Amino acid sequence: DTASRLLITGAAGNMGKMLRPLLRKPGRTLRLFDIADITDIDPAHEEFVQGSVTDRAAVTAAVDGVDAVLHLGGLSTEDSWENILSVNVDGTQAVFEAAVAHGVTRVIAASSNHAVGFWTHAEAGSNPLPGDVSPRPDGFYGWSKAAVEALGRLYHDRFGIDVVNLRIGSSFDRPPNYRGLASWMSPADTARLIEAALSDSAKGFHTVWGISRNTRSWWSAAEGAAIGYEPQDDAEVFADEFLADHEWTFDDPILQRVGGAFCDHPLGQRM
Ligand code: 15L
Repeated sequence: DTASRLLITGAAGNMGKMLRPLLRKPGRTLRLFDIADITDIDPAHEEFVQGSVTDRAAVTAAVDGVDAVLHLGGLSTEDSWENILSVNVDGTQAVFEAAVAHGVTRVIAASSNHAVGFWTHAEAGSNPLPGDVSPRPDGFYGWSKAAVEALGRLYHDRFGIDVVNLRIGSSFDRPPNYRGLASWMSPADTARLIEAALSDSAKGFHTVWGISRNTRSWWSAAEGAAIGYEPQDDAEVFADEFLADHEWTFDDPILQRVGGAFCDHPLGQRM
């Protein structure tokens, strides 16, 4: 059961763009949903529904007829309280409501390391930080991701929807900065994680870290392994480049805290 029709919300965003070619496979249609226009649809594998997660009728229509939802749609960094509530919280609740209404049994939700951004390397101690460590948001954005995770738990417990919360590190083509030597998740590993989250091993409720098998990672791989996620890439190939300007030490507040610089960014101020 790997989803013959998969809805991707926020498909025009960074992750959506990166993932579309990687999640394409025979017998699967990607239904792309975004407020922004998408003009390069491949009609053999993709369909496009334009709309906002803040428009409940549009969300309901987008969810109708899919087997699973990959919910990437939302604000991806700090923003005003009002925007965060409406897009990330109401928007996610609309997706879960629509899933219930249409009998969709699997939702994969993009959470973020910033839901737990104030946990530190020192607190993790000698063990990697568990995937389901309790919320410690580092801003309104991170708080909304903690809310997203808790909504997933609610809809799982109430309605039995299979939910996988992905506590994503830094999912980009390459690590965005030196912290990414620990937090990076490569495009290919991101696709692997999503396939694992769509598989039968991910039935139930799971919260897993979204990172590659980075040499410098200090976040647990166990929860991902439990759903069949086997990352292949390692940000270490970028180490020379990034460590030319930075020393790698967990005394550095950027490296010490899960959320890095987000922990110091003014609350509610758009990044
Ligand atoms: C996130 O949650 C953001 O969406 C992304 O832009 C990155 O900043 C990432 O976290 C990160 O922590 O690197």
